[in-house]
Amino acid sequence: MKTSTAIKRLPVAAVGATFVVLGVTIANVQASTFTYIAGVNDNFSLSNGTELSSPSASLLAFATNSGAFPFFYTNNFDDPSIDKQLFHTFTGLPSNITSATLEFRAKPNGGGSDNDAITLAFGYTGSNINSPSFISRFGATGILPNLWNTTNYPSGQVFTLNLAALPPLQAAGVSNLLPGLNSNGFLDIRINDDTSVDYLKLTLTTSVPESSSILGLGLIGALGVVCLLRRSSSV
Ligand SMILES: [Ca+2]
Ligand SMILES: [Ca+2]
Ligand SMILES: [Ca+2]
Ligand SMILES: [Ca+2]
Repeated sequence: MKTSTAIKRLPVAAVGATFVVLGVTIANVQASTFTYIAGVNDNFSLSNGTELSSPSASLLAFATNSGAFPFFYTNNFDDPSIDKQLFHTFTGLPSNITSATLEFRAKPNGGGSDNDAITLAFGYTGSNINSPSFISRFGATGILPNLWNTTNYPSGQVFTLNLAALPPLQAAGVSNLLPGLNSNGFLDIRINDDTSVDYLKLTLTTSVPESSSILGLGLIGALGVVCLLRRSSSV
């Protein structure tokens, strides 16, 4: 039979090629979520005291180099002072980060809160911020549409920043911090300087490929071809 003859003439190399194609590996993805919280979500309550931030030694060194530490520095969440900058570092972050969200509640304290800003960074060299980084004001021409002051935002504001697609207005640096998160494993945060911060919450999603091979199916396919060859040769 013509069909049997065609199969019978299949070279060994072609059978091998069929095996390889059938043995394609399928990648499943193992997704995990990690949440890091600094401060307490208590709407700036001082009745339970303030909560301490935890800047890395490197970030504290920058605070010193930039002149913020010690007089224009605070490591207290809920601190209602003006002319105080809050510093915090999230450390020990996982690899394979595929999404990241930073949520925080902040409130203008008056004075010069109009020009207050958030900086997201991966360390500093002396007084210079390393690349990549992100800097943006809170108020008008920044993350929010109106000036960041006690008239417009008397109760503060909960911010939710997608670190893979940060707001473009009044921003310096990059809009996607995922590569920086993955290559550094930490995130420095600086909020200045007439603004209270209630808490910071970083939520990360990681995706780790899990190899699931259908090699067995490939083997069955190859054996099937061998059987077919034998059968056709005996016809
Ligand atoms: Ca508190
Ligand atoms: Ca100020
Ligand atoms: Ca200010
Ligand atoms: Ca708080």
